[in-house]
Amino acid sequence: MQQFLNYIAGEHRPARAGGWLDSVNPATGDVWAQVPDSDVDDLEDAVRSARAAYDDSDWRTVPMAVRAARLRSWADAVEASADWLGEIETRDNGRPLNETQHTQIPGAAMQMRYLAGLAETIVGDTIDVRPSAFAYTVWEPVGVCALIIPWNGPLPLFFAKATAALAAGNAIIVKPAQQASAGILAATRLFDELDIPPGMVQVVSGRGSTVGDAISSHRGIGKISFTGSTETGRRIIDRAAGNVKNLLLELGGKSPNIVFADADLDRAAAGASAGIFTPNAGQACVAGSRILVEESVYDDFVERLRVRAGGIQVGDPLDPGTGMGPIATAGQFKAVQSYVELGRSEGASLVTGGRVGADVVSSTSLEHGYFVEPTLFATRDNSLRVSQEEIFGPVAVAIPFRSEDEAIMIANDTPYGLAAGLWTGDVGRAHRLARRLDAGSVWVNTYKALHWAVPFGGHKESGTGGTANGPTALREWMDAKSVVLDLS
Ligand code: TAP
Repeated sequence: MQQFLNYIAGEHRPARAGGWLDSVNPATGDVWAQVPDSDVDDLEDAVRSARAAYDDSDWRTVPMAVRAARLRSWADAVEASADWLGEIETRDNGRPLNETQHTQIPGAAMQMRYLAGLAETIVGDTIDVRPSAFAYTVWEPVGVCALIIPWNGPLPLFFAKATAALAAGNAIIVKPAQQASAGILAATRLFDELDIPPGMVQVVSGRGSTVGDAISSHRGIGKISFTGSTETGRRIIDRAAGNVKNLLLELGGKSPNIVFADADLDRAAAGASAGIFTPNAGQACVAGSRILVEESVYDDFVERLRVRAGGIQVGDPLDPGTGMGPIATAGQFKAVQSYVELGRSEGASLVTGGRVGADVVSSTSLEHGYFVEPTLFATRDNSLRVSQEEIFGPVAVAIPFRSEDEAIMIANDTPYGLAAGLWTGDVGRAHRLARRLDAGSVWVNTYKALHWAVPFGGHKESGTGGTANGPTALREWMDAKSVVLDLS
């Protein structure tokens, strides 16, 4: 049994009280590793260490070019570790190896280099208030920041957010999700060889209800970047009120993928299928879980989706041929199954899928794995719970519409506003509707087209506090200070 350790003050260590949490391989249902079950004492150590590193190390005082170079070295080390880190991540949260090793980690390394470069572009403004005054702004790090990370994409989120926070000059404390901490804890080994002062990064694994809650209310932490469910985001807002923390919340979604009759329907079907099913079994905040289709091509398009969904190879995420892996956790597996039942009982008609576990995979070694078939419901009703609630699994609803207005009305009829897809051959319609969609990202004739140079953030209940990515990404980790000098 592998055990992964916390990383505090430059040391790899177990929880002070010695507790461990089991980590289950979702493809087999076996406990494959243990991670520290930390408590508030471990968090106190981490906050103390982060504060000391922020105040006393050279991180904030070295030239920007040096800070950027150190972060680029980290990016190089991450890239060189893609094989072993990707395998740990795949065992831990079930994302196919092809994705963790060949897409997520190399992509994260590129993003880290971009963010490191931004450290050299931090500039303030001069403001012409009046001839007898000189006013300018400087951007300063917040200080000690916390990153709370979900289980669906731990490593890329950690690498991107930690790099941005460090590039801005902060010291950080990271709390991964208890079900998928192994990859991040293992990645801290890279710091042993890097020129990043001990204490600038701590990783404390543990329960959300213990470590997460303590982070939210801790007065020694100035900012939290939280990625996770809207429900937990609300709780963090409440608990963070004490010292009026700066919060960046990246939350859930129920994103519409809208297909017009004038689109290239083959491409749209491939995009809609990849938007919800592959490779991560719908466990993406931006999953296109509501597929809205113009009525005149609805039956045709639903049939194309049925065929595509049926052709996805569900199975062992370590197998390079696998198209879609398991659900990452036992709790989420149960939740997805209950939504499949709910869809049926609410009256949506099951187009394809719905089977789970051993009924989906042929290998006996996987019979206790958390597998769910790509599942599609057809319904006209956007008010069903399966049409409204984030399922976070490979389950989509296909809903017909008759006009642009009706498409927009259905698309925006959700508390969320994270992302939206538009498939059309009409460029005027594409621009017109992109402006009318309540979403932080709109993708036209493509989907999940995330890029580190393009800002990303949620509208409505999908997020608040700013945007990640893009040329101003570091500003999320900094406070502006204004200085005004009277020259008279
Ligand atoms: P959550 O249950 O909200 O958990 C996310 C993180 O918050 C985990 O580290 C969790 O720790 C921690 N947490 C739980 N309770 C907490 C508390 N009371 N105080 C502070 N932290 C607490 O979400 P999840 O189920 O892991 O992830 C799925 C959700 O994340 C979906 O809604 C998805 O849309 C969203 N998501 C959003 C994005 C963006 S960019 N918008 C990206 C990825 C995922 P434990 O698990 O250890 O309890």
